[in-house]
Amino acid sequence: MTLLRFAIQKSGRLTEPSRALIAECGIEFEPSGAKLRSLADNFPFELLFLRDDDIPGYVAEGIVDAAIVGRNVVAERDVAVQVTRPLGFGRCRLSIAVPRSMEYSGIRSLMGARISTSYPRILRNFLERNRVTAEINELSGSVEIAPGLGLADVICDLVSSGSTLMSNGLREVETILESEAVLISTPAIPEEKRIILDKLVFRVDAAQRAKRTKYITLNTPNEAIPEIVKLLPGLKSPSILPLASLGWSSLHTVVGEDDFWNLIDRLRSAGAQGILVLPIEKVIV
Ligand code: PRT
Ligand code: ZN
Repeated sequence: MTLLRFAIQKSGRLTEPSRALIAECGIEFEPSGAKLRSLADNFPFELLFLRDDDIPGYVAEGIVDAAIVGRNVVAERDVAVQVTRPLGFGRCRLSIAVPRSMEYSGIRSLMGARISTSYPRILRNFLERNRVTAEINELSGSVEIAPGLGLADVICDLVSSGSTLMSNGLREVETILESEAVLISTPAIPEEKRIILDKLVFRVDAAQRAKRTKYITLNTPNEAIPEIVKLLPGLKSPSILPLASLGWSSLHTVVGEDDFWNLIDRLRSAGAQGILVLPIEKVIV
């Protein structure tokens, strides 16, 4: 039987959200211990657990068919993989940070600096694009302590909340790359595997859409319906049912979560009452 061989990070920041996404896609495994690979019970799917840095190479060579990894790792490895979907978790940025006391007046200030990073390729490209010559010092971790140790003047590292930079007396000055977890696949995927991958991507899309949307029901006086309907772009248009109390209706629809509270305020001002907001498990369009 053809299986889709899929990799996720073995242990790290992307492990749990990657597992959660696979579970949301309805793919189940026998409960297992600390195995390095698992076979799914209900989908032609084999899951491998790898160091994130190794994932793009395996996918490019077709040893693994598809995987979840940070866009930052894909960019640094610079191998031929297809980025099939952004996944919305593991968000961070690769940035240049300087000691708080350093004067910084733009990229030119990096001329001749010693820059520590775990992302030498991305950094080198960035410096070349900006015609800055600097010395790149590659470190595999704990980059943020390099300036304090006198190892570097400046660093280029991943940032999410910024608290690591702050507690090391550093200040973010340039963002080189915006990153998040992405679903990648091997460019020359065999047809039988492509069919399984397409099914997986279809499920990922449904799960992702569900996260962005809510099911909303509310009661409204009939005369307010036109205004409320204008505020609610549903999948098609809202369902409206008469309530037992004369002159009132109940309205049901699906809304995107962006700017959600603003929408609720506007619905209330338009006359909506008894607003219920429910999570959606999947959205199939
Ligand atoms: O063992 P393996 O090689 O698989 O794991 P790893 O140690 O290389 O990776 P891991 O688990 O640390 O991160 C996996 C992926 O998570 C990264 O490749 C990014 O795509 C993503 N990610 C998201 C992050 C962060 N946010 C992040 N904040 N990866 C690392 N960090 C680190 C950063 O390097 C810095 O040390 O967190 C610190 C900064 O965090 P803030 O919140 O203080 O700014
Ligand atoms: Zn790594």
